[in-house]
Amino acid sequence: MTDPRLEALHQSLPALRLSREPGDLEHYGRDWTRRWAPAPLAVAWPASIEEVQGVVRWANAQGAALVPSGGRTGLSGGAVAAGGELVLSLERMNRVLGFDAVDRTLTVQPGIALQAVQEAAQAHGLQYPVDFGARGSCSIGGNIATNAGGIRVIRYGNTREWIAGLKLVTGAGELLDLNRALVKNSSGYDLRHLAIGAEGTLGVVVEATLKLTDPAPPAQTLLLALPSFEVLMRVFAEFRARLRLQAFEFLTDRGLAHVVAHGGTDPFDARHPYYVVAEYDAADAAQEAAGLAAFEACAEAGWIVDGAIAQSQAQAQQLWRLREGITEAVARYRPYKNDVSVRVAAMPAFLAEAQALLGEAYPRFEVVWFGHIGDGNLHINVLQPDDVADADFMRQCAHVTELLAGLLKRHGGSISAEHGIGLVKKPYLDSTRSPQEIALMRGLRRVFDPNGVLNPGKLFD
Ligand code: 2HG
Ligand code: ZN
Repeated sequence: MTDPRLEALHQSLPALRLSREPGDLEHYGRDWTRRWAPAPLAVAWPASIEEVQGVVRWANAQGAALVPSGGRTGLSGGAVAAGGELVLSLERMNRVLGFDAVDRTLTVQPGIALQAVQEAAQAHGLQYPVDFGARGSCSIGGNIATNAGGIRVIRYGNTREWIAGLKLVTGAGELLDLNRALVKNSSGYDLRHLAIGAEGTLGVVVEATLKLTDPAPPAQTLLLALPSFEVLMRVFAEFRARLRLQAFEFLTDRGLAHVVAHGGTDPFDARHPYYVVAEYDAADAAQEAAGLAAFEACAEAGWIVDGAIAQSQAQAQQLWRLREGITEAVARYRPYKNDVSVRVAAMPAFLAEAQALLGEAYPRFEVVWFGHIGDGNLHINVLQPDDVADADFMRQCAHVTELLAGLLKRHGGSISAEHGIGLVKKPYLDSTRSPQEIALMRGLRRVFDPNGVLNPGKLFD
């Protein structure tokens, strides 16, 4: 430790685990965006709330910047440390602290993986229903920081719905115990909800009490092949009217081709423009029959061109892989990602305009579309061709994102549905939020973090 600031940190918190190993700086300085060269000052692994507070107070005293860090599976650069920040990894604070059977809550430390939370809930005969592909690596603290969504939002909502209480260390180093798992609490501003989705700019989540619910009923998983997006929306309306959906996700032929090239299994003989992975309650014979009837009605109308029904858990997982495997399958192309949303009803019009815009703007680039139909959330991955240099690719993508932001503004949509603003979408925040809103957000940040030590440069400058 030659840096005097780190010497001071070591002096004030001698038990704090710290590293300046190049391998650690590289690993903890980046997230899944892979666009910024990691350059943190050091990495710290606090083991307690007191140590987190100590680090935050140190940052205030030394004028140092902190990047709170979970599983770093984020796709917006929210956990990137590329400018000499101290990475505050919550990895060691990864335990379940308690379960309350009456309240049906699970209290956890922030570094616990989403999947470990799901398993802990299951062990008590209950369910933590937020779910998405990165479940094994992402942390609950990061889920809270981005108000993570995923594949079950259509049924269960975003992370926000499941946070009964939060302990937060503010940018000034104060510990707040927010809402304390109360079901009813009409006592003024709910600061818990300000911290959710704040991308670590208001405070560091150091503990969370999560709501649990009844396990989801047994489900039937289907893969549907569809001729157009308009038809896909009709099938969605029909399925939603007849069944209790647990998921309704879409991908295009391109997405499917990448997953298949990456080891996925296509159950169909021919390729189709659009695919849906749908899951609905099938707890008894009546619900199973309703599912088949919905399928048959859509097939008779000529809307569903082909379909596969999972006959086992293993087959359901194979079908899910076609949707959940896209991010990993295209990762080698270092895609430029857009994660946008519009009202569900506005999707067909928005998609048609966006596809025309992207087709014109990127005649040379492959664009992979997929997403969460029930949430109006589209993922647009623009793949970087091997022969196009980084800077050129990013310049072109930034230009197109500006056009897309304009389109979203006209449709009343959002430039980030569930991944967060981070560094990637910072220039476009004003397409989604008004100047008055942004001014209030800046003001709130100053109240929670007067010296701006928490994740500076993320969300806004
Ligand atoms: C998903 O829905 C994730 O699979 C990742 O939000 C989306 O890789 C992406 O663009
Ligand atoms: Zn998603």
